[in-house]
Amino acid sequence: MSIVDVVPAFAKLNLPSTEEYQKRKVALISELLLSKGYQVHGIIRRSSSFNTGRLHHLYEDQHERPCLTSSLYVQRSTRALLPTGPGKFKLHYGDLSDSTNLVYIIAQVQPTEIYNLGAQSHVKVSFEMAEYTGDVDGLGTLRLLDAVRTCGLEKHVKFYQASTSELYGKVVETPQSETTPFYPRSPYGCAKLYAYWIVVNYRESYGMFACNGILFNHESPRRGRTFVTRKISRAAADISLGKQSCLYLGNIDAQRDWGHARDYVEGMWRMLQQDTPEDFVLATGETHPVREFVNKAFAAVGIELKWSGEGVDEQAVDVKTGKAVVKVDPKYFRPAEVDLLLGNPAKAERLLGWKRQIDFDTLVKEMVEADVKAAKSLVEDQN
Ligand code: GDR
Repeated sequence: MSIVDVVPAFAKLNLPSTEEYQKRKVALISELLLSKGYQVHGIIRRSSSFNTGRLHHLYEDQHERPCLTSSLYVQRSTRALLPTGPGKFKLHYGDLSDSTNLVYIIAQVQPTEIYNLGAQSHVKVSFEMAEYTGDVDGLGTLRLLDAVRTCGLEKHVKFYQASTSELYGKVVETPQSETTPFYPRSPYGCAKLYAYWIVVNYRESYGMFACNGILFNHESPRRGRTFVTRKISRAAADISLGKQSCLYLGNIDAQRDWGHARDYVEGMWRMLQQDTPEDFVLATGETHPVREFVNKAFAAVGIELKWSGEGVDEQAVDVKTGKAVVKVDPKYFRPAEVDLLLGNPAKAERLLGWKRQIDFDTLVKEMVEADVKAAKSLVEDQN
């Protein structure tokens, strides 16, 4: 007996065969999917402040309206479908900590693909909000999987889980691949470890089409401002325009395998187009220290840096002015650090035909140029 038989609301769903169901192309989340002809549904958390800035362009594209004011949707009550007109993009209020709400949304949308990108995703913040991070990033994944089962859709839905290179944590081997043992180094990494295994378990237990994408760091001009790449690109822009005097960073020796988010969403989608569900690493196969990102970002705005000192006293001066523009502030150190990430994307290249297209230098340049443009238009607005 399935849950559909005992919960009257879901017995009414009257599902077609898996094949017919999948033809509908209804996915929870993403811009790439819109371009591929999907109807896309997003779940956003209710916030007292505006939190949909990074989705605005989708509304504009879909509705051919010059602007949709934020108040129109953030003030709507929980669960309300947002006024989207004829567009193919809809937002729903929801939260990975609210099982009833997830069941409600899934029953209503009947998605063919679910991309679980929801998380408290900041590693440093996870040390301060460990329980919350465990609840949303770990148990939240379980809630979403169970919501799919509650709706009787476990054989109909394809499920993507945003797993992460943070699972590798302490270096056991490099480059890191699908077979490298995990050793997470933060409450975030530990929560994502639970999520990784519950996805594997539901795949094996209930035959769900569920995949883990073990994605190494992926960046773009839309990256949140407190992640190191965006913090650096904004600072390089602001310092070059005289709007900021110094950038303070934590561990500048940390090394990351940084790729462009645009390449990675394509890989995520390809994982769900396979005949069998599997887990894949997406990475560039290159690693760079934070310091190198800083050097290249400042070079992109014409500032050459000279480094001196060691540890917390290390700093970089602008060669032209002699002023210190980058300093270390231990406040940004983490209680335990992931020193080196370097991924091996061979499996994704082989089975998905995926390969990153955008290289490190192009990524840094694109991020800095976007921030210079944004900073200049802000200055113009203020004048
Ligand atoms: P990360 O990204 O922790 O790798 O997780 P982040 O950009 O926060 O840090 C990268 C490295 O830079 C060092 N660092 C600093 N980091 C921040 N945020 N701020 C600083 O001032 C700073 N100075 C140095 C960090 O110590 C770290 O070593 C990201 C997130 O998107 C996760 O959700 C995702 O799972 C992984 O990438 C893959």
